[in-house]
Amino acid sequence: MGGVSTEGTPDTEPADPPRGRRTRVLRLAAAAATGLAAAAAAVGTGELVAAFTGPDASPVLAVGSAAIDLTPTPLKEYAVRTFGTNDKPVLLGGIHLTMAALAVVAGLVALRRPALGAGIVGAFGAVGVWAALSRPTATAADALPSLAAGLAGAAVLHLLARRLRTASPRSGAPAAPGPARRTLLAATGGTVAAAALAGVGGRRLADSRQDVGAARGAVRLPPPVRPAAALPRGVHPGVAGLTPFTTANGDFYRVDTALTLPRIDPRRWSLRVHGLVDRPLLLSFDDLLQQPLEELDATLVCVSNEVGGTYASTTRWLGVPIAGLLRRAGVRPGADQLLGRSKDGMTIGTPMDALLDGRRGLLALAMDGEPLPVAHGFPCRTVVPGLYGYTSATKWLVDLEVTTFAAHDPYWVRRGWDRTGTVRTASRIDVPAPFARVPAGDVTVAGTAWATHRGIAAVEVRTDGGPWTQARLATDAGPDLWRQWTYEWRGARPGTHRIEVRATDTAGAVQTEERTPPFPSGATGLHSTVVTVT
Ligand SMILES: Nc1nc2c(c(=O)[nH]1)N[C@H]1C(S)=C(S)[C@@H](COP(=O)(O)O)O[C@H]1N2
Ligand SMILES: [Mo]
Repeated sequence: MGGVSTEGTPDTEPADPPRGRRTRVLRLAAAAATGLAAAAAAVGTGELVAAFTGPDASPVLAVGSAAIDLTPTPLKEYAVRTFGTNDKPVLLGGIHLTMAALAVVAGLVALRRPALGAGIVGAFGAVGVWAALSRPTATAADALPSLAAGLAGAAVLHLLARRLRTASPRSGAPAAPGPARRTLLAATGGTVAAAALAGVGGRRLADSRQDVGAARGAVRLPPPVRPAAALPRGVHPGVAGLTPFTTANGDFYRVDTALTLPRIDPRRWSLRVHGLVDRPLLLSFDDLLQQPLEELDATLVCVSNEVGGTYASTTRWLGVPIAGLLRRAGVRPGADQLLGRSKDGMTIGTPMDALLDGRRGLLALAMDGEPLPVAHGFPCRTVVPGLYGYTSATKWLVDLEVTTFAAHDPYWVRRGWDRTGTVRTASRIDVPAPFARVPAGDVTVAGTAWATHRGIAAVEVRTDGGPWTQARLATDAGPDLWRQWTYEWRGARPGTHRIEVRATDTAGAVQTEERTPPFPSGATGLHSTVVTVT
């Protein structure tokens, strides 16, 4: 804004062409800035109000969550494949950029028509209200953050645009004196600063109001009545670089649709077991702790795992057997689905057969000796061996409904995924790493294979499309767990080579070479690694 005239001196000279252009550009830049300031005010206000209504109702997060639910499956697959666990920051970044672009447009429009510009900003708020109310767990209060955001943003833009019109009228008219411009600059800057304060403060407040770290730390886990046997020696062949057999909690893969992690205080948590049962149950967290707890060593796998991918992890779970609870409740004939609902509105349907065929499904309360980490479902989730997570592993569980597939399609099934979710046989080469350079001679190849609940019977390796050769299987720790393997590649010669692996499950089914994507029932195809022997 400076440089147009000496401060305080009205700029009454007729504008010569280059200078007129400069003034116009400055005026447009100022208009864009008012739009951005208004958007900042909206977002900041939204965050602050959301600290009281619950963070998921903040306009940006609500729009983000709605976008996740509306994203067509192929695009979602693409996002998970391309950005991995960063898919959420990328989504939020995209939302912020879109908002900024629209805010600039609103600012420019407001230059001529303040009410229309304000209306555009108000419309963002309306989208936020719609998104917040479209969440499966929405209450009327969830509309408040976006409503407040839209009103604050519209009001700010209206005020700033009017000031801008007085401070810097259209060319031809005499410009306002310097103080008017300084006020505008101060008002714009002040708005942005206040918005940032409200936004950051709102997030902090929300976090502190929602902190369940202390409650999680206070959980005392009783010893299991049915402890897991110690893992046999030799489950891990001890090759450097090979995936650890048991995954540390911090390294356990994470896949979910939650933009903000649900924070549940176990003292205020309860689980309803209802639907097609003779005796519905209502269980508190303490009720669960008083049940006979069992340990289960099991590998959890995500259906979105690509061939060779890392969306599989292994841990020791501790919890209450689901089959026992179902017997207590008395499942009525005809029920074929157990529908888990989470605090964040996710629905995951497990085929009833898989829960009553003798396998050990758990209401898990702990993993690797600790209460569930918040990202993995604290305070309670389900785990069922042999099924992908999307049909078996509801995190932040709050409700179990005994029902039928005819009556209810869970979240992923509605999006076209297979309703059963049986884990496919998979194998992965961990060592050597892709594109590793290894010295000529004997090369140790090692990896991980799984066919959870069926178990791995064999792993074979071939190099450069040659004959398949048996790998050496590490000690078996049970069918619910992955199995590691090694292979001594003798006399590797210098050059580029391709190593491939395939596994056979205990039913004798050999992994197919045919490549299919994860959608709709899990990827197939063989993992291969290219290495350079030097
Ligand atoms: N509430 C909730 N539970 C969920 C999901 C989710 O998006 N929300 N994703 C499921 C999927 S697809 C998988 S693979 C597992 C992953 O569990 P993890 O993140 O603990 O590894 O959680 C399942 N449970
Ligand atoms: Mo998954």
